[in-house]
Amino acid sequence: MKNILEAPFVVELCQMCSNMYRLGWDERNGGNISYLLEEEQLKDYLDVTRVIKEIPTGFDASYLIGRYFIVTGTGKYFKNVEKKPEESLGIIRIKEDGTTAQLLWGYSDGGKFTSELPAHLLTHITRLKIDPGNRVVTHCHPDNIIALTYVLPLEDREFSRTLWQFETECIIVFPEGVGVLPWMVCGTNEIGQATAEKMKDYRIVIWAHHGIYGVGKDLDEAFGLIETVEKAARIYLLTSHLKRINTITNDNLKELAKAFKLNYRKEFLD
Ligand code: 2HA
Ligand code: ZN
Repeated sequence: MKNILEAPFVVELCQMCSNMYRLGWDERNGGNISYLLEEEQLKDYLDVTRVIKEIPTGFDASYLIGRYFIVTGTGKYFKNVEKKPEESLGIIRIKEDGTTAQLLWGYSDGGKFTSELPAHLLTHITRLKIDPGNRVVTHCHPDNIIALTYVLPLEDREFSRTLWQFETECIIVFPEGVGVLPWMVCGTNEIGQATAEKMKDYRIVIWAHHGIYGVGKDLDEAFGLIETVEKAARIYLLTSHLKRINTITNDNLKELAKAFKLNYRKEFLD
């Protein structure tokens, strides 16, 4: 067996957690990531027939039976993932009952997966049906996005249009817009279901007064979505107390859409 700590998916995930921590998006135990892995990627590093323990998830993820995920652990600090990967991360497989996670590696201090597992796995289910190449779900707490949820109406249209307007690349990066959820109790199946429902229409879902979810085919893609939203939110907030004399107009956005052949959400600009 090769050393799993050198597996590309572990190294990359560790580096991503450190990066996001340094950006200030994952204070204390804030944030969580799940990354769908193929058995093929794992078999050189892990005996997948050896189950360390079984952990009930409390929700039905039958669509994912037999699938493998590497997932950040509950209570773990992104700051420390790179230093303590085996405590901070775990590799799980969804058992045939659809409601049990089989731990194959990690959570070595007796821990378990993130409290936000419902939002992660239910989002994986939604996104895999739309895009079979989706692999990553990322959640974090970027300052400016959270700040924006205190000053803008919590509506998909309002958020999407505002973000598009505050950085030219936004409509190119997320032409479908962003979904916004009202404040809800985190860590529950309800917020998980609501997030997955929004993920039918968007790859980015903002949780009011809490944070954001982004998805993608790899860690970079999910990160890039969040990074772009966070930047536009920052520019909005940098200018919101100043007299605004210029803007990107709806017509400008439509010109961009034409130039880049974007399948953007038309009703957000009408
Ligand atoms: O795991 O971010 O939403 C800590 C969180 C919960
Ligand atoms: Zn959170």
